[in-house]
Amino acid sequence: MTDYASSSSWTSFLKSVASFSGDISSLTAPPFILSTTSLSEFPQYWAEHPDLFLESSFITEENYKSKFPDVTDLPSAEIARMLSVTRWFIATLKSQYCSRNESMGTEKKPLNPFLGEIFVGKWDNKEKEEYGETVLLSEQVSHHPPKTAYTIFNDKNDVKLEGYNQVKASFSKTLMLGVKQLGHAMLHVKDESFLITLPALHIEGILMAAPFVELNSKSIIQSSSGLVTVIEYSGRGYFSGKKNTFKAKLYKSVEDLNANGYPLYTMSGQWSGVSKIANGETGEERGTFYDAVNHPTEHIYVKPIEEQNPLESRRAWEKVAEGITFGDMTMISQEKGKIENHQRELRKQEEEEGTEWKRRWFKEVDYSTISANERLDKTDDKFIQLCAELNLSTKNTPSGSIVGDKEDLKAETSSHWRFNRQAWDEEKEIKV
Ligand code: 0T9
Repeated sequence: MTDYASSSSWTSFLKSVASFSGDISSLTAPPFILSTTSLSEFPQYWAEHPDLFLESSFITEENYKSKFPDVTDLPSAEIARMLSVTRWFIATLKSQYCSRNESMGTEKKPLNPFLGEIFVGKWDNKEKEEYGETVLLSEQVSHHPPKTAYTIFNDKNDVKLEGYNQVKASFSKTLMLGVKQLGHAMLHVKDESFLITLPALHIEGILMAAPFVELNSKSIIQSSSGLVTVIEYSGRGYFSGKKNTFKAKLYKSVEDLNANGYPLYTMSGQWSGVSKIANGETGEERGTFYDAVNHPTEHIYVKPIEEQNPLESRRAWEKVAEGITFGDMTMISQEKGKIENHQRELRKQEEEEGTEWKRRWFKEVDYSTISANERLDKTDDKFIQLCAELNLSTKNTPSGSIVGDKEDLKAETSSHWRFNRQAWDEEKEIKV
């Protein structure tokens, strides 16, 4: 047991968890478990391998065999692109779910972004001319409940990711924190689109003051080409006794998936380590799929704090972050208090004026107003089309819920956040 686990600040934190209301941000945790990074920064984890993020856009009929030299039986460029997108996705997981443990020793409680908080940056990929610049824009579009909308785009190669994060969390009696993700991500690569559902997770080790994430359940990547990958996760023990393991199956179609047919390929191993790819029918191995150890992350470039706008995350939280670094609880609560008071002022003012905080680069799309027959026949909306392939709920449900299941029946709204490119093109104040 660490000293932290037996400290009085931790035991009193654990007691406050007993009366947890569902809003994690309202829990007052001791400084040693606080992160100096806001949740608005988390979307950067999607592109810390800029090469893999862009790779599928370079795969053509002519060159697809050379992209997976060990997969000697690769039938088409389309399948190669799906393998590439799957590999990129697997590669993001270590950043998404292990990076705090690696940099700070444990998972920590992120700063809770204020409404309108933004985080922007880029990977300029200078060493590879054909990559061009990859840009990240992230914006806190809701505070109650917290929702972070984001996009990562590369104009040169016509690759764009858009999505938003929202979680629902609850503590179990054994002080495990169960977390469901409500949003989704969509990747567009030239004319192809991929819907990505986000896994549920749980936080272990809270009692010992050494929290870490384990993934549950699964993710699905549905391509507009009809190809579909299902990725199942497990923590220590279930598949192999190793932590952070997954089993992914790439199917030719949803029909094959539902009929329990053979996948084209299976990929399995540790997403934080090495995984292998095999022929889905014969089980014959086709080499390494991904090796996280050989792929160091490339961090996003963010402007120095002096050049940032007051709404930009690192500038806005600078003093709070200092307090956390010093372990100075008084400074933390004073500086947090300043941000909170300012936010309260803004909300009061808006109420008096009958206005609402203006979202900067993202807009809310209400799918409940799109009628059923408009949905498939008349729409070119990729989200509706891709959800329909898998019979996924388009409501505000935990990611991956199926039409008619418990969560779908319970959900009342269907509003999702989408990037408004024009708003960014007209942006005058914020520079990446
Ligand atoms: C989207 C990701 C998400 C955000 C984080 C649950 C969590 C907030 C949400 C889901 C990213 O793409 C992926 C990774 C980690 C997730 C976080 C892990 C975590 O612990 C926090 C929650 C809110 C806490 O801070 C709980 C407090 C705990 C660390 C100390 C008791």
